Amino acid sequence: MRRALDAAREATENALPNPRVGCVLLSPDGATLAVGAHHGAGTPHAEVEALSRAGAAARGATAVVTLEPCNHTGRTGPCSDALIAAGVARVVYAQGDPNPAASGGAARLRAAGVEVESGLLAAESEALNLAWTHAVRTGRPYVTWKLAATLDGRSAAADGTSRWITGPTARLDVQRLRAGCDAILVGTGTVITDDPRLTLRDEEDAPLPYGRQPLRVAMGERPIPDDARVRDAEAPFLHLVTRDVDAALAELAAREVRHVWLEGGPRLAGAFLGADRIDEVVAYVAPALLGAGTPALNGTGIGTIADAVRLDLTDVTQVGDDLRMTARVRKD
Ligand code: AOF
Ligand code: ZN
Repeated sequence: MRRALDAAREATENALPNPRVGCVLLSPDGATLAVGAHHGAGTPHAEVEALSRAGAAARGATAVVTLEPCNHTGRTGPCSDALIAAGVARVVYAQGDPNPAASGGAARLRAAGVEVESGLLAAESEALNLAWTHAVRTGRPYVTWKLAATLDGRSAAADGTSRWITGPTARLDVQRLRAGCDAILVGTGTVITDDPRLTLRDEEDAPLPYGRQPLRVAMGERPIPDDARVRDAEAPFLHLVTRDVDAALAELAAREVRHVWLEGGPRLAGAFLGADRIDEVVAYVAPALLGAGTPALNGTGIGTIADAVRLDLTDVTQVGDDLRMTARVRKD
């Protein structure tokens, strides 16, 4: 199973809107027959890739898969049937499939006489598919709020200037993490004031070698100018004309967005936090002080320390001259 997880990890950084899945086929004496992985929506599932590599040798084999084999015809056919047709004798999977449209593979396999075991390293598969698992379970995209601020929590100086709070290494790091999401969300105010591109690019302005550009989303009721850079041909763009956080997330979920990367401004982040819709925070903190200016977060309605939103740190790393802290919002 560890090798199946590694295969999933190595195949792609981002398979969204699909999960990252790996599969190892073992002969009855434990030899590896084939390894397969899923490379993204529309491409074969991990089981199918492994089966096609193993060919006739798959008869009597054990399939070790990180996700319960699917039982549906989505963009591809059901893996349960493919495993049965190939004569696989036993299936061991990690994480159950939370997707009601695709689940039922285990039952289907058992009904066909295949031995099925589950749960092995399930938490690792879920961690590999944190946003996907959350989104499929709740029907809502997983929301990561990215902020960049000075040591005293300011995202812009008193005169409005904000370029650049963090250094080039941190900015490139943001690009890498953006690539792991499938939508980049900002408020219409940010689009109008900053005219950002919201695409994945490197410091020399060359497109980064990622599979695809995330959907660019502006949320809010202000009209977006025709010549705004988010409207260029580099990536798709969506204007969500609403101020309701859950309405926006429902609209994104309907478009198969599983992981939202929320960036600016402070009021939009405040609205998401107030609605309890921030799941994770990635904070880039620059060793700089302003003492005045725009706070990173605004309008949360929190007035007393007992109401502070508490997070659990999952990572602290120095990137260039700045600090990156990753933390999950505690949910009870
Ligand atoms: C994957 N890769 O290796 C497995 C998946 O639209 P489709 O046909 O690609 O189906 C996507 C669903 O299939 C996905 O949400 C999950 O429930 C199930 N299993 N998906 O993308 C895989 N095994
Ligand atoms: Zn499948």
